[in-house]
Amino acid sequence: MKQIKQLDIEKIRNDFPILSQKVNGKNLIYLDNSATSQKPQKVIDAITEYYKSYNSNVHRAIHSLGEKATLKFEEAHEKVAKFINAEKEEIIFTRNTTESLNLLAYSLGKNITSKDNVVITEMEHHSNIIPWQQLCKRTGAELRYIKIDKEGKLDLKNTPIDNNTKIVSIAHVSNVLGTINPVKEIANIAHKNKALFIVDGAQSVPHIKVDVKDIEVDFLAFSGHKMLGPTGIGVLYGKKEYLKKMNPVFFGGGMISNVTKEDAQWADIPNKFEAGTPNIEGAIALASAIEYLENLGMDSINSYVKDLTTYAMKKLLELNNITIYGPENGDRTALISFNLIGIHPHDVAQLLDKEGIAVRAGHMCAKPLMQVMDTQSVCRASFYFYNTKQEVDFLADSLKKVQGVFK
Ligand code: C6P
Repeated sequence: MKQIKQLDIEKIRNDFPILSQKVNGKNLIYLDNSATSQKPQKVIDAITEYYKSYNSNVHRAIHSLGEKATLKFEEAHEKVAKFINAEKEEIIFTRNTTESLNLLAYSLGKNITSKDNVVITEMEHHSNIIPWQQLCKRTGAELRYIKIDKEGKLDLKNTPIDNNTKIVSIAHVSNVLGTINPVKEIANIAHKNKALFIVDGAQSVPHIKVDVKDIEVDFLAFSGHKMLGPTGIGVLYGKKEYLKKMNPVFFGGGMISNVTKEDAQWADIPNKFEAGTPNIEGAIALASAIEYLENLGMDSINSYVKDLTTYAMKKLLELNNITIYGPENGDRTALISFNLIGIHPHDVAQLLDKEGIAVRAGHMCAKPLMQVMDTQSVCRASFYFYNTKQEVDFLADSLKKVQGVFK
């Protein structure tokens, strides 16, 4: 059996300058990692080093600074590719998951007709709903949903995928339920029906070793900022056989092989999809974030965060008058959404903030799912490998205190 390296959390926490500060006079307990993760010094240094020593545009300059920036930017494509077991030319840098999914909806939309359908699930983030809704409005295609069961898992016995399904796009991990969806199984159903299979990896890639070949995905979208990288840098992976055939959706500098007064031809992938000056320091810092994650080991991160989530689940279940959403245990990770019965989640979050605890409250950009769950909003505690059981204990104690205030 493979040995998983134990993480030295105290040592790790020292790498994150923000974690040692006080908020409202209390030690910061950052439990909003699904919204965005904190950044280690190594990533912050990668950004400052770029601006201090080789700030320059890429793919244009002959001078030394430009050459170094270009080399580092190219290396960043390679680093991301290796991280998910893809090839360098299959990695397109975007701003975030949202932009990656929109790019797909525009580019793939060209081949969709009113006879076709697109399948998503009831647990999607707005970023994996609205681009497809808009595509269906443009083309007359039908948008279908895979339903979720009472536990917060997908009902795969009754999927609406059929021979007219052209695209299946699903979240790997739900940002509300924490459910880890069986992507390989869904890939199989999609491919049997000759549909393209897209995975929204925003909440999985930071936590789970994602191998695009293993999960047989055609496209994968994720964001740098949820995995220690800066905001404004995201990734779209696509199988090269598809990317080569697809049309770009943004036009301008950097994405052409030739331009005349009348027409233009496109550069090879991935440049064809990366029009304009890219987020150079973002890509370089994302590569640095990946180095940091790899150094800890994705298996170690996954195992630690899963254990911590199980522990948090046990602590929260000990509270009275709490509703917890999603599977109780097993196929879930990294986050727990809940409501204290009779107390608005915004009030809960505000009182927790007074204790130095950062959680998210609201609809989590998943309003259709809120409807299915029969609620308007929830509170969500989300974890990363620098969180501790002591922090979870403090969260549980603070929630009891909140209940006391509202008695
Ligand atoms: N969810 C959350 O607090 P962007 O904003 O493009 O980096 O990521 C969008 C996105 C797409 N899919 C899933 C499953 C997500 O969770 C998110 C971002 C954050 O839950 C911000 S709303």
